[in-house]
Amino acid sequence: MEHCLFCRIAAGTLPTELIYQDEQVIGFRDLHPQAPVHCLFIPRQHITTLNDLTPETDVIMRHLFRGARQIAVQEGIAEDGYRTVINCNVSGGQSVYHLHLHLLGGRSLHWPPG
Ligand code: DGP
Repeated sequence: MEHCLFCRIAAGTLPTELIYQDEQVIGFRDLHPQAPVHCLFIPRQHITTLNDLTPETDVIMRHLFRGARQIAVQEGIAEDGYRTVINCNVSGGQSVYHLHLHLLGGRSLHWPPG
């Protein structure tokens, strides 16, 4: 997956400051933040979209949310609240085809998201 942007970040060939890492997942700040706190959590393993989940990827999903929760606490947004988002495919607004969980917070977020 040498052409996958997030695989390159996971492999360390595209230098990015990591804010979270465990054996399954890494986290870093979004390049185009949509909120004062906007972080991304990605599996180290390439998974293209949410449609590609299998029973074997359940452990990865747990780690994605665990990472987001930990960073929400560290960033001081857990009490006020925050949003986690996974965009899937074109209509879902996915632009990078390596599964990722957005963590957004630090301001009041609108609903519906548009
Ligand atoms: P999505 O639209 O759900 O596929 O979100 C992709 C996000 O990835 C988008 O918010 C911008 C972010 N992004 C794209 N390229 C880079 C990059 O090279 N570094 C970082 N940190 N974020 C990126």
